[in-house]
Amino acid sequence: MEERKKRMLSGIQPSGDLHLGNYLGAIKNWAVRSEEYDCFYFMADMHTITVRQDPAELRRRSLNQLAQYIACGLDPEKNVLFLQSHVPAHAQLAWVLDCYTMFGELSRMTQFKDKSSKFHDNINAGLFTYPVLMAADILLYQPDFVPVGEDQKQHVELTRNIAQRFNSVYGDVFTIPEPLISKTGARIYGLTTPEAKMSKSVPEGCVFIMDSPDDIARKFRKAVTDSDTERCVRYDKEAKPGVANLMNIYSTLTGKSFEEIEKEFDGKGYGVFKPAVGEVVASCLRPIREEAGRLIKDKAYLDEVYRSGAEKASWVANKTLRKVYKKVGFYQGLK
Ligand code: ATP
Ligand code: LTN
Repeated sequence: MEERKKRMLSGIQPSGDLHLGNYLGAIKNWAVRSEEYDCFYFMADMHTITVRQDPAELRRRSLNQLAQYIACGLDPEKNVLFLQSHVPAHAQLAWVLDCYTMFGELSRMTQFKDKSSKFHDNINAGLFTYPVLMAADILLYQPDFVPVGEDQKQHVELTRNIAQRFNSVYGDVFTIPEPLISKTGARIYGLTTPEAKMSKSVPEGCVFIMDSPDDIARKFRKAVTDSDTERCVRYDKEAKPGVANLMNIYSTLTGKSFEEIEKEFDGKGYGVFKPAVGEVVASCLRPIREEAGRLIKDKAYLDEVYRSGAEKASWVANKTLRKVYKKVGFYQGLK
């Protein structure tokens, strides 16, 4: 194989607006890696239809999310940004891999168990084979690393098992990818539920990157701190998870250590601390929101990014697909 940079790939479902957790826990870190790695990031629109979607909304979000990715610093010149459904090889490889994945393996996936109990009137086959499509997403690009949240680790492990099984029959077809799980520092908790990760399903405690500075200020003013009488800014994740979360956000954005933050707010109380964190977040998100707002109006540009992303992605993906088709015995013509 030719000498190449290490490769990184990840996907996010265009199932909602991006929030501070997505930005600090994922996208911001992806953006700084684009010099060091060959990076592929895509919107997993095919995965979203495992649960019912409003078609117009899905189309809108698929474009908005691209604008937001770019505004967060994912430069389309340095990263291959594309929409999953624009590269048919994903669905094509998924079928082959379906035949190398066991029913028992898929039955053990916790996301399937969770989602099938949540959407019990629509336990469709796509929900069940979702991890196989994800394995295809990954293996097509032969990545070395797959940065994902903890909840996706099991799917990447399954991907490795499928790849190893395939390679053991046909030789070295797939690179075996490593999951890259973001560090604990990158875990942002909900402002109103500091025991659970920040999530779009709890919008009051979730700061969206498109929120106005006023909305951000309001959400931080209402952030849950703690009920003890001490009421001082001190890092104690067990006793004061809300304060710890705010300190973590503040520290990530300003680069200040927890000790420095404790000193800065010594004797000032939460009434000063919470708005200060809100202000730092608002000023970090302002240029992103403005840039995303500008980009979303330029549909021709976004279309072009998607078009060129799909072209670059297809080139890599089709190379793997051709190899797989050949290995399993699909006749590919005389030459
Ligand atoms: P939901 O909001 O419904 O829980 P989500 O925003 O977590 O969904 P995902 O597609 O699961 O959406 O996450 C996309 C990426 O953002 C993943 O890499 C995940 O690890 C990261 N991420 C999501 N929420 C957080 C968070 N609160 N803190 C840090 N990283 C997060
Ligand atoms: N299942 C992931 C999204 C996803 C993905 C991928 C992530 C789809 N395909 C390939 C990494 C690699 C999720 O729901 N967060």
